[in-house]
Parts: sequence; C-alpha cells; structure tokens
Amino acid sequence: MTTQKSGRRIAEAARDVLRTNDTGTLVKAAPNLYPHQWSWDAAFVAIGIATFDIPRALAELEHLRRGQWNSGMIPHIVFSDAPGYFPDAARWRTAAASPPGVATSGICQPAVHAIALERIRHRAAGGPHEAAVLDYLRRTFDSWLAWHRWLHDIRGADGSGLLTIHHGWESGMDNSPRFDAAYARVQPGELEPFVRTDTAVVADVGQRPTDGEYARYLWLVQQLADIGYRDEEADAVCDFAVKDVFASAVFAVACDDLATIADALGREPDARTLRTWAIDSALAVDATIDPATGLACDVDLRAGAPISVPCISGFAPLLSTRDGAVRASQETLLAGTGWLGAPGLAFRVPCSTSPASSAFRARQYWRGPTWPVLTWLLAFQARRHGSADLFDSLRRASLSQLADLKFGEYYEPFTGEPLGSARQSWTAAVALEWLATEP
Ligand code: 9WN
Repeated sequence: MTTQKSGRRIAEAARDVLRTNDTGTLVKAAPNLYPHQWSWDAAFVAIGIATFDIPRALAELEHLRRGQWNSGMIPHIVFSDAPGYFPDAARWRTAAASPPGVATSGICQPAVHAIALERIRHRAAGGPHEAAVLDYLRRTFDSWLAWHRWLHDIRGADGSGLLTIHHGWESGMDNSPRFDAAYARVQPGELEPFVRTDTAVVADVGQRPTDGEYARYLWLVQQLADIGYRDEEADAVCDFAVKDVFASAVFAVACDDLATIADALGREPDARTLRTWAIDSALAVDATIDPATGLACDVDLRAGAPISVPCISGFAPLLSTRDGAVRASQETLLAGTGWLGAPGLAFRVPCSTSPASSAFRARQYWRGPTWPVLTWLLAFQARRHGSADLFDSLRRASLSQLADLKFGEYYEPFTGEPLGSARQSWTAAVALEWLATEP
C-alpha cells in the first residue's frame, strides 16, 4: 500500500528527477545514457510534468514538434548539444530532411503524443491553464494531424490498418525477441566504423543489446540514410520491415484522442477521418490475435509471416479493442501464470517478455524486465475501458516498485532491482501520473 506519506516522498523525488533532467529547453530522457529528447519519452514526460506545471508540459511537446519533418514525420530523437550518445546527430545524416537548425534522427517511435495532449487537456480542465491549453491545441493541431496522416498514408500505405516499422528502434522496444527472426535476416554489409557509448554508461553490459544487435541497428540506419530517408524508397531498400501491432494499437488510441481534440476545436471533418483511422487500426490489431496463444502478433513482411513470440506487445488489443470479448480474454491471459501470475514476481506488473517463454531474460532490456511506462499505458487504457480493478492493482504494484526512488529505466522482475539508467525521466513521470490519479 502506498500511504499518503510515501506517496508524497515518491512525488517529491519524481519531480526532482524531472527538474534535474530539464536542460531548460528539453527534458533529457535520462541524465547520462540519453542526453537528448526522445519522441515517445517526451509525451510521457509531458503527462508527468502536467501534474505540477502545465505550461512546461506543453513546452516539452512543442520542443518535439519543432523537430517535425515536412513530410509530417516526428523523428524519434531531437538532439540537444550534449555529447555522449551514439548514434549522434552526424551519424544520422538527416540535415537535408530535418527542419533548419534542428538536429534529429531519421526514424520515428510510437505515436503516443495525442494521448498526452488529451491527458493534459483533461488535467487543465476547469483550472487556470484551460484556455492556454486550448489555444496551444488550436495553433498546433495541423501538425499533430499531419503526423497521424503520415503514419496512415506512408506506414499504413497498404491499407491493412497496421503500421510498418523499418527499425526495431521505431517500436520503442528495440531488442524485443519479437524481432529476433526479422533481425537474423539483416546481414550488415560494409558498415561505417562506430564506437558504442551506452556500454560506457551502463556498466553491466548484459543489461543492454549485444554488439551483434548494434551492428544491425547501425546497418539499418545506414540503409535509410543512403536513400536520404525518402519514404517511397524505404520499403524496397530496408532489410527490416515489420507490421508493428503495438505501434498500430497506440496509433488507434491516439487517433481517437486526436479526434476528441478535433471535436473540441470544432474540426468535425478531421474528427471523422481520425475516428475512421482509429477503428480500422483497432480492428486490424484484433485480427492479428493468434487463437493458439490469445496474443496479438506482428507481421514480418520480409518473411511474409506472423511473429508469435510472447511479448508484452501481444496485449496491444488491451489498448485499442472495441470488442468486450477480446478485452475479457486478454485480461484473463494477463492475470495468468505467463504474466502477472508468474511465480516469484517481486511486483505484479507485466514483464516485457513472458517469463514462461524460452526467450525470457530477466535482466536484458526488452527481453524480460518490466518497464513502468508500459505498465502505466496498459493500466490507463484498461481504466478508460471500464476495467477499474485492473487499473487499481497495476497502480498499487507499480507504486510499490517505484518506492525505491531510483526511477530505473526498467526493473528485474523477480528481485525488483532497477536496471539500465537510473533517474529515467519517463519513469518519474509515470510515478507522478499514478499519484495524481485517484484509484
Ligand atoms: C534508442 C529513450 C529510449 C526509449 C526507447 C528505449 C531506448 C534507445 C537506445 O531509450 O532506446 O532509441 O539507445 O537504446 O528502448 O524505448 O525511447 O529512453
């Protein structure tokens, strides 16, 4: 149980993390490991900051928006001047495509931004910043719509309702075993030399992706940079092409949220378009469920086959489904021994890979550890769809996990040890959002 006193302690420490990671123009995703602004991190960070400073939360999203490309794409990194992260801005070779004066990467991440915008609008309602939030939304709505249109038209060009990613980093779950087979087919050619910086920050290299994985990550960057990130060529050129079921579910939810915002701004035709995209993607996500496992599956486009590895992405329908039976069966699965009911868990929060799977690794990044930010996203959507008990139990478990005040990037599921970066911004943000939301 989180008492009022321990809640206050967690909130104070979480605010301190966000304040010290704030450079004044952007909140670093983590103090040393990630000294820049990451796309989906920024959205979660804005949700957390909005619990105590709504103008600063909007400024965070605005900083990200200024990195938006002409195509509509929001890049996965907007770089600060800080050194110490690789691949750095120069390695991406995006100068011709990114906005003048803004250094960015050349790929994207899951589109959680409209979820954040709507959450901030909700938080501001009836308070002193309500008008400023509406004004911000009115001024920037076309940008967020362009981002969604790019995802729909470019990454969903086949009309399947599922979005294609060309890099594991685009999923946000970089080395998840769901991508192992697709990556096994990526054979790096002549690679520009590189030196990793992440393993200098995270001393236990076993918590990070391997060198072999990094070679593939860099090879895909090189392939995309070599074609100048031209969208129309990426499908043919890039060795990696996966229909990402989780990113598609996030897109469905975000389209619904952006549609709600469109209604509030009197932009009914846009709202209608966004709702159509939301429904199409939500149905497409449900349709990927493997009846044998009950989990949703990505599709490996290069192999032409579904990917059935039990990862947290398999619960994508919990985010977006409109079908009560699908929701109920996914909730039952989540409660079972492969997930929240797995023997020995330190906290009953979902692992990134099922502990019952041979692919599970307790300490290695997206291959097993629990990620507070995903716990929150699943719980938040569960509550919006009426599953208050699931929300409450995940909230309690997550706050117990975060009471160590380390704000780990991810956690070892059985010992509760914080792993990766300490004082990770989005983990602190999640703690604040939990505490600001009554059970
Ligand atoms: C590559 C910043 C980001 C998160 C991702 C997480 C990790 C980067 C890295 O850190 O990825 O984008 O260098 O490992 O996987 O989800 O957005 O926190």
